[in-house]
Amino acid sequence: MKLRFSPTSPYVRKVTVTLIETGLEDRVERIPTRVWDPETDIATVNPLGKIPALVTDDGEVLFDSPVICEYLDSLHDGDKLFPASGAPRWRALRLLALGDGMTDAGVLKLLESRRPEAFQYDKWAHRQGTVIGRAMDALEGELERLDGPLTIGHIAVACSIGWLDLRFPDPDWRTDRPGLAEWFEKFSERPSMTATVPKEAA
Ligand SMILES: N[C@@H](CCC(=O)N[C@@H](CS)C(=O)NCC(=O)O)C(=O)O
Repeated sequence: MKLRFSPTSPYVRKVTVTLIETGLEDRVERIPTRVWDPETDIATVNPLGKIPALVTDDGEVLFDSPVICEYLDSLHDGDKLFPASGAPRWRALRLLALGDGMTDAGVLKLLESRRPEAFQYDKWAHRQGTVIGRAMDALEGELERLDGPLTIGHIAVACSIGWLDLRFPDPDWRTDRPGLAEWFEKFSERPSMTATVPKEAA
């Protein structure tokens, strides 16, 4: 399999953490891809022009990150990151959506800040910041859902917070959400997380 990736993408990190947690890391060749480079060929692989994109051994191209992660989860015999059915499945998928939603809001905020100043709309950026804050408050209010067997939801939330810390360093978020902060510190000690800390490309 071939994975189109960049070292800072939180969506890619979710896939890489999934690869490590499922023991599939060695089955994937990683191909660095700069999606914002005008010369990028990513659209020849993924018509949406985004990473991550996974080319399977059958030549199928999978995107986006939740689809890739669920595909990878189908390839191993260990404990599943996507519970098969019932309440555990919906809880995991909801947590996945919450984590990815925080990331999506952060990406919108970041892209807004990268427009020429005259085209920036502060209210829009502020709205995204509010979304992130509300999602973190929701997580603080349901810490018990962050316990239990590892699921794709935990990975999505941790990769999102890790990326938000990189792009919008603000230790203050921890003050009002001490439980979430503690959970994140602990989760970040997993080998799959320490091996994938986001770094700016050289
Ligand atoms: N929902 C997608 C989001 C992927 C995404 O937005 N990736 C960013 C990199 S972090 C990208 O490729 N952006 C390029 C673009 O939007 O044109 C997923 O979960 O994979």
